[in-house]
Amino acid sequence: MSIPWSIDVFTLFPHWLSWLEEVRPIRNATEDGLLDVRALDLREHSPLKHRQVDDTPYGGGAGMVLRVDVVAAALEGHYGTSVEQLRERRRVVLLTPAGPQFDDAMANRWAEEQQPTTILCGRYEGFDHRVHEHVATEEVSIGPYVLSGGETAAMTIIDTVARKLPGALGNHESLVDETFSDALDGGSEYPHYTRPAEFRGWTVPEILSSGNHAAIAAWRREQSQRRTAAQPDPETT
Ligand code: 6GU
Repeated sequence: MSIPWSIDVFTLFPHWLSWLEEVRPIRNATEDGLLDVRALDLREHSPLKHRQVDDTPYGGGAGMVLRVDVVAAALEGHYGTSVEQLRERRRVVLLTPAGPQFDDAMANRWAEEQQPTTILCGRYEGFDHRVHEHVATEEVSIGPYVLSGGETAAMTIIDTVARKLPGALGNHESLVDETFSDALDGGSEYPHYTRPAEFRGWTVPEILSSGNHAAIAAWRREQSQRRTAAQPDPETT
C-alpha cells in the first residue's frame, strides 16, 4: 500500500475547510488511503504577540499584508524543516488571482504526479511579496475574478483533483465522458435524462429509449459538439 497524497492547506480559518471532510469524492479517496488533506492554522506558530499575522503595508495604502516571518514560522513549525528544504520536498502553492489559471490540464498533471502539496491561502491584501519569491514554488489562480481569500479556491482545486484519483467517484466511468475529457475532444458533456419520460409536456428525446446503442452514442457526440460550438471562446470574449 503506497502512502496517500498529502495536501496541506494553511489558512487563518482552518474550520472553513471542514467541507472537504464531507464531500464524497474526497472522503472516498481519503478512506481508500489515496489522499490526506489537512487544514492548518497560519497563526499556530506566530512568533508575534497575540499571534498577530498581518501588518500595515510599507509605503502606505489600504489593507493589511500577511507577514513573511509568520508564514515561515507556520511552515517551519509544522514541518520541522527549513523553508529551503520544504521547497525541495513539496509543491508550495500560493493562491492569488494574479497566478497562472488552474484548469483541467493542470488538475490532471497534479493528480498524476501526486507531489506532496502545501497550499497557502491569503486574506486581506495578500502576502508580503517575499512569500511569493522565497517561500512558494508556484502561484495559482482559479479564474479571472478576485475572491476575498484563497480558501474557496483551495477547496475548488482539491475537489477537482480528488475526483480524478482512482476510486474517488463511485463509478469511474463518469470521468471518461465528462466535460473537458479526451473522449469528448475537450468539449462539453452531452445532456442527461431520467424518468419520468414526460413532465408537464417536457419530453425526453426518443432516441434515448430506442435501444440502438450506436445511434445513441452518435447522438450524444453530436449534442456535445453542438454545445461546445455554442460556448463563448474564452480567448476572444
Ligand atoms: Cl487563488 N485567490 C483570490 N484571492 N482570488 C482569486 C483566486 C485566488 N483565483 C481567482 N481569484
